[in-house]
Amino acid sequence: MGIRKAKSKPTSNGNRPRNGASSSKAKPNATNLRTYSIPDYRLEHPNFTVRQRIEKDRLGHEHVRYEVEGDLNAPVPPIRDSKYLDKKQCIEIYRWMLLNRKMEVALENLYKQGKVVGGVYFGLGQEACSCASAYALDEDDWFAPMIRNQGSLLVRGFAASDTMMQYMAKADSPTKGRDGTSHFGDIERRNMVSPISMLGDLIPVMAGVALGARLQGRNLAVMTYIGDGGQSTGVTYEGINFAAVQNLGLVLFVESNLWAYSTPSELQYRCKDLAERAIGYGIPGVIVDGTDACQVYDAAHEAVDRAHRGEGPTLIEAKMMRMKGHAIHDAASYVPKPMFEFWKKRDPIARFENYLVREKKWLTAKENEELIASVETEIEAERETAVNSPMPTPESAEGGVYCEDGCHEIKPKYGAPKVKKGTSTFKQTEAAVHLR
Ligand SMILES: Cc1ncc(C[n+]2csc(CCOP(=O)(O)OP(=O)(O)O)c2C)c(N)n1
Ligand SMILES: [Mg+2]
Repeated sequence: MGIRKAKSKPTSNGNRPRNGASSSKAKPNATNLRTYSIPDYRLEHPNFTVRQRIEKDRLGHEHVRYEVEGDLNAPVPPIRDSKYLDKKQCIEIYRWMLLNRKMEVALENLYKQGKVVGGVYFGLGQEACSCASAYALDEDDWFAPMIRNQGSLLVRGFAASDTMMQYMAKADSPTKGRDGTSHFGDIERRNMVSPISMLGDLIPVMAGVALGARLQGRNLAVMTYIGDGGQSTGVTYEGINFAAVQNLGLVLFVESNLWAYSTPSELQYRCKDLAERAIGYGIPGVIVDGTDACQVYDAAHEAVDRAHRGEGPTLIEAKMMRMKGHAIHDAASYVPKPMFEFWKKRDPIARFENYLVREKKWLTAKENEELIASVETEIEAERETAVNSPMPTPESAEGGVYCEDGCHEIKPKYGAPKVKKGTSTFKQTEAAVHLR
């Protein structure tokens, strides 16, 4: 008598081979070598290393200094043509990137005018990663930005004045003056989970969002970001592993920007590329040039599609450079100057502009000037709105601190959770035995 195979549900985690496991039809490899591949879409592979030097000053005090060695004069690579984006979409992403950049310039000025409460964070050099990734999401998908993804917020429908008012702690800001940076979300309209400062914690939270949607019958993509420093945390491992075994549609961007505060990536991890970690989780990993909006979009689009098909998470390593200090208080004097010079030539906006105007000729010089002017006008209007918003009244401080009736009603968004009807007979599980 043949063994009856249990039917597996299409969305369950148990019906997929482990990463590298061959299907029953595949012939075993003669040498039993495992082979995995990490597609790398970059058109250049920067080749340099940062080394730490300890130097003593005249008084014998030790100081840490970083030096960079390698090929810092390599030619700037072209933008890779997108497999999916058309002319109109490329121009739209370019506009979001400009808006992202100009909003941050305005923020820096507001800070210098003493109008900002606390610090300001920048995503300079990372605009392609923030904007082109968020652009790949469908309206129903979810996202959770980190501090450098202010561009993702714009793409997902927040106004530049929302971020500006937030930094100025204004009454009309998303947190109504209760937070000075980015700790706000929108679970009603824009499907945004608020950033969590503890690095990595957003990953299991977003896996949970995907699980919740699946229980309600939907395979959604849930996108979030983690830095090359933040990926070292234990919760990053736990979150990705959970998403992997549960086949949840996590789209994780690892923002490999070479620094975590003042720690160079050489002192952060030992493997060559962080995308390799995907092999250990048993999920696809890809590498893109994070300064090339087309590469970022294509990888995000494919990962989002996988998520919608219920095929589980993807790890996308976006290689780029944090072009400012950690925040406005950090002059980044520890970064060797030649590194900045190398990456300045790879500015994501300047290169995309060159691609659209001179290579593709999708924008004339005049259209480009008009587009830039329209972004500047928009930012100026947003800045005016933000500056003119009042500060919160002292009496309002006591409101919105604790849950008031109905203010945080959490209800299924996509339908009633699909749960099986229980059987009348009680089945004693192993856990139940242990807990006795
Ligand atoms: C668990 C945890 N440890 C430390 C910190 C403090 N901290 C905030 S940002 C940061 C550096 C992050 O670097 P990276 O992840 O590379 O992101 P980047 O700033 O380069 O975008 C650190 C150490 C934190 N917020 N959470
Ligand atoms: Mg970093």
